[in-house]
Amino acid sequence: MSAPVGDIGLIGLAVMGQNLILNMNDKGFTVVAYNRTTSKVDDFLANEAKGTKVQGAHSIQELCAKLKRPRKIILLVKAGPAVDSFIQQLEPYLEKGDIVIDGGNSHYPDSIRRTKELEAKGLLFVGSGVSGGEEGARHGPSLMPGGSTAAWPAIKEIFQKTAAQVNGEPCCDWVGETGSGHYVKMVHNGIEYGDMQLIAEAYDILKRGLGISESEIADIFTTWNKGVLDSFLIEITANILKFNDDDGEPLVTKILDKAGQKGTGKWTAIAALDAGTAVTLIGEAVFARCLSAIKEERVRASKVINGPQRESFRGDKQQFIDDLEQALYASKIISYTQGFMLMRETAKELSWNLNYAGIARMWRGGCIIKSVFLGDITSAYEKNKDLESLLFDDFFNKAVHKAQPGWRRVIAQAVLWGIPTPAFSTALAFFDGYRSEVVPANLLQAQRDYFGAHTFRVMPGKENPRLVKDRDIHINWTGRGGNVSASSYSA
Ligand code: NBP
Repeated sequence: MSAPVGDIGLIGLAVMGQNLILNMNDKGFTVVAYNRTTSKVDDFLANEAKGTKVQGAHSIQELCAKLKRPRKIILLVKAGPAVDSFIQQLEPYLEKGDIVIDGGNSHYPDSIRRTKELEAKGLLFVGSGVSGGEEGARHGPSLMPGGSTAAWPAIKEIFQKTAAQVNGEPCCDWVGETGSGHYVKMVHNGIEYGDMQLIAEAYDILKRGLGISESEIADIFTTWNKGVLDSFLIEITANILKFNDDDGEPLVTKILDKAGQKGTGKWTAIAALDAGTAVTLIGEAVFARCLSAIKEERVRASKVINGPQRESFRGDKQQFIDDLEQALYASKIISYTQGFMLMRETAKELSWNLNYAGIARMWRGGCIIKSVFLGDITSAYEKNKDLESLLFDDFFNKAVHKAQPGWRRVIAQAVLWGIPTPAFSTALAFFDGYRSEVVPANLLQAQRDYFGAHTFRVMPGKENPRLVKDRDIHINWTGRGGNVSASSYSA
């Protein structure tokens, strides 16, 4: 048999796989392509891959035989059992040190499990987030690989050359251990939900509050895209708002207001609840989609529930639009602050050594949330890799202080108008809670102890013989209950 020629193998010739193969081919790598339905291999070689260096394989055995050692095989198939099935089929043909990479949208616990299972067999596993859809895969995605650390030197060149480049830097770096690549991709998707919801709320305020037309709102977004909000999502929003149907009406006004979701936003919100981290903005973004989905019920409600009489805006319109830009910016800072808090908490729990500056750098290009703003986050973590919160970084601390007055004015006005701003409002509520030395959880603890003997701790400086420091205290509030307290644990 001739010497193996393949730098990397790729299984899964659907939209992502085909485009990633062509991208890697452009970067000088020889890719061996395989697909469950093998006729797609022939179709691909005869059409899209015609004239390239791409090789085909018609069996797993042939695929493995064509790859240089250590073998690197990337799976771009439907997440779930298909990934496990391919791993099982590959195993007999792999040798110690070979690397299986899952580039699909797998849930991170699966990647944690797969890393352990393959490492136990002397193989290496990488779970890599791949973002940017078809366009990204073809011309440069954001790649977020994590898993068996020993795999990184072997795949680094291929990954970093294939990824999007921003200012000569690849949007790909090693994320960390086991399932961290897919975890970070999940948080990326959650943040994407948040960014989209914030933009939708700004649109709603401009449209229903200020009564501005879609084409004028498009101009506002175009202006914003030259400032601190410069990002892919703001850019495409301006394009969407300018897009008219054949009758000249903005197409967006004809789209049913029921948002779909595929689950990664929900996964992030669930992960946040599991970690006990207040990732409120992504949570609200997911719930806003849920509320949008009950269109028929909302229509019925709109007939019987009245809001305030919406008065036309009498203030300085341009000032309000500037305030809205700042409200969007500040809320976005909060959302990313929460996203990084979540990653930090999970990293602590799972003993991952996450590369936070690298994560922000990976998101700067090639993906849906790409923005100039992510360059500022990269700088913040480059300055201090142990940064506790983005709000402690000078740049973001100043930015959020500057934005604060306008942010509050916008939310106050929206509340008076009766226009819902779940994401803007939750961001501000988080901000006000986060900066509060004292929150009313003292009362919650008192209530818990009153009705369930759940105990409480004494506030520093308020100790006395009954209220002893660092002790779980139960008070007989009514004189009727006993003195036995419930066992204390946190759910
Ligand atoms: P799909 O998610 O549509 O998957 C198609 C591929 O999965 C085909 O190769 C198909 O083989 C294979 N497959 C299926 Br479906 N069920 C299988 C099974 N039971 N056993 C073996 N193979 C099976 O492709 P995609 O849209 O290119 O996405 C690939 C991965 O990348 C997914 O995990 C997706 O979530 C993720 N992703 C997609 C995007 C995007 O924008 N589309 C972006 C980022 C990540 P067949 O040809 O024989 O049916």
